Formats: sequence, structure tokens, C-alpha cells
Amino acid sequence: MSEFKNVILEIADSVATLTISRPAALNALNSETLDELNAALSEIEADSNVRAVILTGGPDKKGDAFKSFVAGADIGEMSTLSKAEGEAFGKKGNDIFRRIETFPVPVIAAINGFALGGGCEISLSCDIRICSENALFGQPEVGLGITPGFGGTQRLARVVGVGKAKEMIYGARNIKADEALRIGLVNSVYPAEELMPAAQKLAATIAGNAPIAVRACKKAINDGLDASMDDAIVIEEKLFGSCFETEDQRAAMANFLEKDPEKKLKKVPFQNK
Ligand code: CO8
Repeated sequence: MSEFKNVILEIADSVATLTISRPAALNALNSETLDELNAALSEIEADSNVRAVILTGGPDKKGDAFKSFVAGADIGEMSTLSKAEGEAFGKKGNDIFRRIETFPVPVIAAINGFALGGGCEISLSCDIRICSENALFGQPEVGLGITPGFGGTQRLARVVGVGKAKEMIYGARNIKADEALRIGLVNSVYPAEELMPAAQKLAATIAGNAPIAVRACKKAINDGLDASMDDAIVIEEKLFGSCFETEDQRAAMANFLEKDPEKKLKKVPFQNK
């Protein structure tokens, strides 16, 4: 596994944990970090044993593990960009965040503190968001003279609704974990120390299910949301069909039909085949 400067990649028990770690800048995303994230995603994708990914933020320079998830794109790096460079930086972030959104296996954002600007946006590209009680979400860009540029104007509205997204973006208003839960920005809120165990439990549950089917579910939901209902159900039919004749489908259904209760209750160890 590669060594990165601003990203830590760990893979264990079919779960990859990707930690963004720039302690001096509250894990703000500069170009180097975005490149490393992309390279780490390639490593994860090349490992067919990985069945779920957890994305989180590392501790700050004082060692506080719950200060920041990602405090946005790096303002220092952005401050001198030309129009063309600004657009290119937006494209770099958008390409990587879209890769996360369409990544073959589910990605869980474990949001352990500030999720501002690009931090909120990277979490929006993940399949599932859970956070610690102290998490803070927001799109403060208009206070810096820019728009959200890593997908925030698009994904926030899709997740929390147009009215809420516009209120948050136009007003550069940060929201706390309880409000994030109420408006559906996160699925669950945990006391800080319980966040990573909860993320690991969720990832392990996903990893324990049939991987080909889980991947097909992600693709069906994502692709279907971009299509008309008529096209979306065809997308589902094709992906549903693709699960048949897999070893996992055969084994799981045979297990269900098993008469011996001892064998029936034993969970199928899915082979990803
Ligand atoms: N970029 C660069 N450095 C940062 C960032 C950031 N986004 N956030 C924090 N830091 C640095 C600080 O400069 C500081 O460095 P130093 O110790 O060298 O002075 C260090 O991290 C610690 O930060 P603070 O001392 O400010 O810590 P506080 O606890 O006092 O405050 C805050 C924490 C509230 C999170 C504060 O740091 C803050 O407001 N940060 C900026 C948050 C923000 O506005 N984020 C959005 C940025 S814009 C964006 O993400 C756009 C995405 C789309 C880009 C599209 C490109 C075209």
C-alpha cells in the first residue's frame, strides 16, 4: 500500500478506511490532498476484497480527533487563482467527488467535526453520512466571494431540498448536528467516541452482505435517480438480472430453502463470485 502525505489508507476485514490528514489546516483540501485521495481510491478499487469504505478526518495539530472532518478547500491555495485556474480547481474536485459518488462500493462519511465548504461537499458525495454530536456543516463560500464549487450547489439541494439548500448557501449559515439530522443531511448522530465504532459496525454489516448485490444496488439507486421512472425500472431490471447465476445468489437462496434449522441459521459467507 502506498504512503501518502495527507491521506491515510488502511484496509482490514474488507473495509477500507480513508482518513484525510492535514493537521495544520484542519484537513483542508489542497491540490496535493485531492491527488492523493484520487490515488488512494485507485488502490481501493484495485482490491476486489474491499466491500465498503469509511471516509473520515484526522486529528488537528493538538491531537483533537473531533475538531475537524474537512474544513473546506484550502483557502490559501485558492486565494490567488485566476478564472481559468479556479475552474480547473473546481473540475479537479468535482471529478474526484463524482468518483466517490459512483465508486463501486458504498462509501460512508464519518463526520468528526467541521464539515465546511468542500468538507460538506465531499460528505455529500458519499452514500451515507453519520456524524459526531459536535459536527458543524455549512457552505460558507459566498462569504469568501465564491460559489460552492465541489458539487455543493447540486448535491445539497438534492439531499436536503431546494429551499433548505438555498437558505444555507445564500446565507452561508452553518448548521449543527441536530439540525443536520432533522433535515436529512446525516442519517445518525453519535457521541464523539462512538462515531468510528458506529461507522465500522455499519461498514461491517454492508461488507457481510452479498458484494455483487450491494454494488448493483448502489448503481441502481444512483443511475435510477438520474433517469425517468420508465428508464429507472429498466436499469433496476438489468441489475437485478445480473445477480442471477452468481455463486453468492445460488448459495444464499439454497441456504434459505434449507430444511435443517442449524444450517439455515448459519449466515452465508459471501464469496464475491
Ligand atoms: N483552508 C486553509 N487553511 C485552513 C482552512 C481552510 N479551509 N480552515 C482552517 N485552516 C487553517 C487555519 O488557517 C489555521 O492555520 P494556522 O494555525 O496556520 O493559522 C488552522 O487551520 C486552524 O484554524 P483556526 O485557527 O481558524 O481554527 P479555529 O478553531 O479558530 O476555527 C474554523 C475553525 C471555524 C473551521 C476556521 O478555521 C474556518 O473558518 N476555516 C475556514 C472554513 C471555510 O470557510 N471553509 C470553506 C472554504 S471554501 C471551499 O471549501 C470551497 C470549495 C469549492 C472550491 C471550488 C474551487 C474553485
